[in-house]
This record gives sequence, C-alpha cells and structure tokens, in this order.
Amino acid sequence: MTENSLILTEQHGRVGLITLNRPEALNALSDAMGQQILAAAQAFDKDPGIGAIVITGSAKAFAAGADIKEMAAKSSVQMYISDWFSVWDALARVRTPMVAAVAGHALGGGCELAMIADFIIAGENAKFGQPEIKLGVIPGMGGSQRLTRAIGKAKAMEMVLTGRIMGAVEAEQTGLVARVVPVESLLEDALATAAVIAGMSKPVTMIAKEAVNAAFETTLAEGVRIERRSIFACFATDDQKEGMAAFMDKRPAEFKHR
Ligand code: CO8
Repeated sequence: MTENSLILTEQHGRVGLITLNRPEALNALSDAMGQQILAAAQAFDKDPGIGAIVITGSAKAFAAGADIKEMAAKSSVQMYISDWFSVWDALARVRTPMVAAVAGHALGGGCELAMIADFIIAGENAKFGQPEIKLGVIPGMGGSQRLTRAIGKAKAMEMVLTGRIMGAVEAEQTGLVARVVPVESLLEDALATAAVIAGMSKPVTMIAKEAVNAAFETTLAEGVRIERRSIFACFATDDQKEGMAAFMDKRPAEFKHR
C-alpha cells in the first residue's frame, strides 16, 4: 500500500485501487487531492500489470463534493487562469477502465467523480446529488452533462435545480449506477468486477471503453463508424487471434496483454 496522505493506493492482482482518504472532511476533493488521484490513475494507466482501476471512499462518504472551504474565496479570474478543475478532464482521459465503488455521500464533485468512472457500483447507503445550487453555483466537474446523459433531462434538471439527493435504489432504476450491493461487500464486489475486466486484453478493453464513450460525443452514424474502425483494430491484435483460437480449442484464452 502506498500512502499519499489524501489517497491510498494498492494493487490487487491486476486491479489498481485508489481509496480517497480524507475522512475528517468526508473526502471533500481539494485541489491537492485531485492531483493525487490523477497521478495515481495515470500511473496505473501506464502500467501493463494493471488492467482496471477501482476508485472508492469510505462507508460514510465516497466524497461530499469539491472542497467548499478551499474554493469559497476564489475569484472567477483565479479559477479561469488556473484552469481550476481541469484535473478532472484529464482523469476522464485515462484509458484503463475505471469502476467507482460508492458508499455514503456522493455529492457535488463526489457524484461527478463517480460519473467520470466508467460505471458505478453502489452500496445500499449511497446518496447521489448535485447540491451546488444551494451554494449559489452549479456543477463544475461535468455533472450537468454526465448526469443528464445518465438519467435524462427531467430527473437531472430536478436534481440540479433543487439539489435533491437520490438514494441507491432510485440511482439503479434510473441507470446512474450499474448495480447496488450491501455496503459490507461493496469493495469486494467492485474489485471482483474489475478483476474480470483486468482478465481481458488491456488494449481491447481500452478500445471498448473508447467506443462506448463515443456514444456520448457523436451521432449514431459516426458512432457506428467509430465502432467499425475499432473492431477492425481489434483484429490487428494478437489477443483477437488468441481469444478466437481459445474458443475453437474449447480452452480459456491466454491473452498476451493482460
Ligand atoms: N467541502 C469541505 N468540507 C466539507 C465538505 C465539502 N464539500 N463536505 C463536508 N465537509 C466537512 C465539514 O465542513 C465538516 O468539517 P468540520 O468538522 O471541520 O466542520 C466535516 O466535513 C464533516 O461534515 P458534517 O459535519 O457536515 O457531516 P454531516 O454528516 O453532518 O453532513 C453532509 C454530511 C450532508 C454531506 C454535509 O457535510 C454536506 O452537506 N456537505 C456539503 C455537500 C455539498 O454541498 N457538496 C457540493 C460541494 S460544491 C461541488 O462539489 C462542485 C462545485 C463546482 C464548482 C465549480 C468551480 C469551477
């Protein structure tokens, strides 16, 4: 385990685990914490021994938002010039699949961080919300866009305009989260799910992630073209040859890039 004070990193087989570690502030995302999360995720991304990343918090809070105390006195110009929060755009560009294991509060920037991950597994006590409106601001880490794409306009508008918090059951019903599990088994479940991904060919999971993400960026016709080019690219990998040979030989695939 590596301690960076604001986060902890561990390796579980081929899964890299990032644990937010600022319990005294319910994992509120300070600038320094964002830098540490990004550095850890980028290091895992470049490591051929890592095939998937899990990001998690505590049983009480995944993250209660961006650090209000840190940003309260900032001016618009300071934020603009320092490109405040661009660290999260860089996190979204990490190509290794990332699973968010969310228990407790995932509010504001915490909800947005969870949505930057490729999918969310939620503990039964998870609470999602974009309460920024109560602070006189709006989401700033992609929430107005990613929440709307995840759960649709009506619910996203209601949450962003009123600050209403959504529980785990509703989050699963609306498609914000992939699955809800007991809090006690959340991390184990997320690590096991990530291990399944990490057992696949790393370049192919990266290609798959890119193809699915294209659905949020483009038209259907262009998205299908991206998918077509992407599957042709898969055929250029030795892992495609191995995966299909293994099927025909009735044996598990031994992917080279995992
Ligand atoms: N920032 C800083 N500190 C926080 C935050 C936060 N977001 N959330 C909690 N804390 C701190 C509290 O201040 C408290 O510290 P202290 O003991 O020193 O006073 C400690 O964590 C524990 O919190 P509480 O005592 O409040 O714990 P409760 O269990 O009573 O309540 C809540 C938990 C409901 C989660 C409550 O803490 C809360 O409402 N937190 C704030 C939630 C929120 O509004 N989040 C959105 C923040 S804004 C944002 O994320 C995006 C802004 C986009 C800006 C864009 C700029 C470019």
